[in-house]
Amino acid sequence: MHLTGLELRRVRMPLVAPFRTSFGTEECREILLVRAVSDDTEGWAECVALGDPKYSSEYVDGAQDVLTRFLIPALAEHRNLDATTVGRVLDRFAGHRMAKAALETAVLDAELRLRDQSLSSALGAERESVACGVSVGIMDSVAELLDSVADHLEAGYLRIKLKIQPGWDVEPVRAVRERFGDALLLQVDANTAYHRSDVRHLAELDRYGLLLIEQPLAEEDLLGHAHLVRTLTTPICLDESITSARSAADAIALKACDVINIKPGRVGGYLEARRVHDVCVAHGIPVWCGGMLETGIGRAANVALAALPGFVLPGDTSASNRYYRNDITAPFVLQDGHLKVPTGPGIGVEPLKDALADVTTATFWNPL
Ligand code: NPQ
Ligand code: MG
Repeated sequence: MHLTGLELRRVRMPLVAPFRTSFGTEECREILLVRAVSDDTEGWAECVALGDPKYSSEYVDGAQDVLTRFLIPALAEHRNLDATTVGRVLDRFAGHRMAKAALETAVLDAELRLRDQSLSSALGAERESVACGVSVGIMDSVAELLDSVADHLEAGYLRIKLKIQPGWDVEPVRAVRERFGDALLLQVDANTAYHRSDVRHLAELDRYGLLLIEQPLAEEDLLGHAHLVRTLTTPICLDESITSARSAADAIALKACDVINIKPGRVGGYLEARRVHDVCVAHGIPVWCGGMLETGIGRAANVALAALPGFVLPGDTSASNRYYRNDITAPFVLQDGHLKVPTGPGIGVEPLKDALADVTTATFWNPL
């Protein structure tokens, strides 16, 4: 495929409600979209980097900068581009996996549209719909949390994930269990908010029958997580720590996790995400698909990935209206707790012209 250029587009999307995690509160999602343009088609992707380097070292202005100055120019010397070639060319640069993922995915979408193949079939997906969970932020009170969980269960979500941090952990978990019962699929996500000295405190969560505790310790602390795996009965899940198929294989070999959350942006793209999935399946490690408050562009691709056979737990693949009143694609709507996997070519969705224009704050054209 001959690419004529890549458009970078900045989009600002107000959230339906503030989203609070152990690293802060967001009311607006600052997003970078990539559009790969060839003579015959175009492909779209969403960069999942957040506004600040808190979830990971990447941030949206940095992603835009590295794409503009290094990653996109490196593609210019290649006449015939496909996603696999893009991945190989970008390998020369260290880190910046979210930026690389967006570039590779935009090319992959264009390539699949030319081949008239869906992303789900290209990845080897086997399901027509995926089971959905929802991530519930930290609140000002337990009463407010219980109302929020009740609303999400009413909407049909099959699994609840509570964001936790020191001072907001055992009590909200206890209250949600008491109110909604033992059958509720319930898990928690600390986004690295605890330390090795908190092990005994975290063990208090063992009595609540959680599906898992996600990323309690620092990104680099595999040994600390291995200690938690040995000490707690609740399964330990890694998110931030897993940045590639190799790091997944290492974490599994070190017995640092029981479960892995796969986010394509975090591991450098959908092709690497598929390899993380394959490593986990080979080792009997259950996986589920994470989320980064994506618009319909990123959501569509995540739903395709979540349809692979190793994704045996409900993902953070929530409906569009969990985060946005007006999505930039046709909205993903929950049906019996599931989202339908797009079947059209590529990611199977495209931006709605007017909705996209309404939220675009800047566009940059990079000819190849
Ligand atoms: C996680 N996502 O699993 C992430 C973290 C995350 C759905 O819980 C604004 C503010 C955007 C905080 C995107 C979920 C965010 C955010 C993702 C946190 O760790
Ligand atoms: Mg997480």
